Amino acid sequence: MFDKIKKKFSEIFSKENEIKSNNIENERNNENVPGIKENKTENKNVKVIKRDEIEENIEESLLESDVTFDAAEEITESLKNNLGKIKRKMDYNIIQDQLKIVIKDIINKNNDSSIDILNVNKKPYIILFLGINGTGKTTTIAKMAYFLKNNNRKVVISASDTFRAGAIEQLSILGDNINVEVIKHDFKSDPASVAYDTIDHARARNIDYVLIDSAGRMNTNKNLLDEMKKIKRVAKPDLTLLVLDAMIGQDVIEQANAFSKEINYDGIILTKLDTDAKGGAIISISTEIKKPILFIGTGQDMDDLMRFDVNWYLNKIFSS
Ligand SMILES: Nc1nc2c(ncn2[C@@H]2O[C@H](COP(=O)(O)OP(=O)(O)OP(=O)(O)O)[C@@H](O)[C@H]2O)c(=O)[nH]1
Ligand SMILES: [Mg+2]
Repeated sequence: MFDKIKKKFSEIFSKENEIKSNNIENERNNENVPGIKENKTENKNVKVIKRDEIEENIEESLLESDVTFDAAEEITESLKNNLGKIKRKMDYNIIQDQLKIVIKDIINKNNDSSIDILNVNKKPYIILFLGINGTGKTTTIAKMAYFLKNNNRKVVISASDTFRAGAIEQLSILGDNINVEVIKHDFKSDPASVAYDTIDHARARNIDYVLIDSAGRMNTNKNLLDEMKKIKRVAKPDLTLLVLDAMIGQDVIEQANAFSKEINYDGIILTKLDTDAKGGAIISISTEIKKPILFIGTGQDMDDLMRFDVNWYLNKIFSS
């Protein structure tokens, strides 16, 4: 996972460690810039980087790792600002620490979500999952149901993908495996009406959560888009989540923006991060799409769903 960005950062920052001086800490002076210490007396044992190399090395690494051009620019500019008054050359560790701060800020800026799925004040709490074909909606719904169930919540799933052959059966099997009820109608029946029945069912049985599956659709499928809007109108979800596949890299941004034009959604689930060899998609999404990443998918098993945590991400991309 994230091999490319991890390797690039490790190439840039590990050099310093190899020749780190024993007494460098004593020679650094604090210039009153938060978090930054300067290597004032230039120490021959410390690997330093020239200021103009920041752009070359770091920006290039970001671009090669699927970070969009705008996001890479924003990061390098913020980094330069943070490094502020510091001299022409500085040691690698300081730059690495500042880079972590900048990436964390950029991700947090768009992920300051107050949405906590386990602490909701409505019953049933209704979540609608949307996305194009194959992004992982159905699998994610099963994982989410499993997660909620393991947290002692009662869940029911609405099989509202009545469009794709095999979708209802796929969800039924997943539901059986995790022991969660799936409400279904016939193939090609009205998906909004399945959602309506599922919500009714949840109300009658005091169920905490309704998770609504939906058919995969592109922004060019007029009928399917109208159908999606109808599901939302009828089900009145408390939370609408767009499921995006990290495997397609920067194309997720176009996809998310295309959906925004058609329907309002509250947050993102980014799936298949286990197959994301580059690692920059999280930065790109955080910069370009103004919606929080709430969960991430990290595999095909039922427990491969995590709440997104920026510190987890930083640890992953900066570990060598
Ligand atoms: N490696 C990996 N595979 C995943 C992940 N999430 C889903 N998948 C796989 O992606 C494939 C498609 O998943 P589905 O859940 O059927 O996707 P969908 O969005 O419901 O697809 P449609 O119903 O056709 O629109 C399946 O083979 C899943 O096992 C993930 O986090 N990691
Ligand atoms: Mg599906």
